[in-house]
Amino acid sequence: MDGNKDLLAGDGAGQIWIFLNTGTDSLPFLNAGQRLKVAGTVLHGTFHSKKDASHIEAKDHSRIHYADWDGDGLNDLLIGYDTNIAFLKNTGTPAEPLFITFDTIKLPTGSKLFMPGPIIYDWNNDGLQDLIVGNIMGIYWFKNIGSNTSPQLAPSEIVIPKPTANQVQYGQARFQILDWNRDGIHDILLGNVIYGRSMQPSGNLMLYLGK
Ligand SMILES: [Ca+2]
Ligand SMILES: [Ca+2]
Ligand SMILES: [Ca+2]
Repeated sequence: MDGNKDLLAGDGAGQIWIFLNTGTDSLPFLNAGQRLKVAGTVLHGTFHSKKDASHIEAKDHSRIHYADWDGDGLNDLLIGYDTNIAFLKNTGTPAEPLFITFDTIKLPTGSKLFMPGPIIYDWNNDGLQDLIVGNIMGIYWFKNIGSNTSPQLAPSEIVIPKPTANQVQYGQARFQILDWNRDGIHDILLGNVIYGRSMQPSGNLMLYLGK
């Protein structure tokens, strides 16, 4: 880590890209992307490509979140893909993140995710980091009933349901949690793909104010 912000991106094919910033934060210059490696091997997306047993696979529509999941002070990499959320523990340093293992987060029985986008956030302000997940069915909150160093998740509760009006469907819910109106209560800004009656995809952006 050189103190400059770099860019991490997951794409529809499941590949994870790292673009190192060789400029500055105010004037970033990103170098050519390199693929994320796990245990020295490039993490392999499998959308529209053949299965390859020599690679660790992250399937498709990868959505990444870089934050500390196991409370050891080092940011880890969560990857939402297919119907799972992967947990890549960072065993390196802040300057040189290193990922050796590719585990999936244990979700409560009966959890149904599709193209999930995870965010680590203490949703109920109890001091324990929870998991908020946007996916095709809306946005879910998995409350952490374990600890910050050993998270254990309760069955999900719906934060934002899938809309039913006009037969629109949620596509890939991607969101940020923020306090939009500065009232001290967290809000959600949701970007989404919507498939209308014509089944032509279109994007939209919605703001949900907390109360
Ligand atoms: Ca960590
Ligand atoms: Ca919490
Ligand atoms: Ca607010």
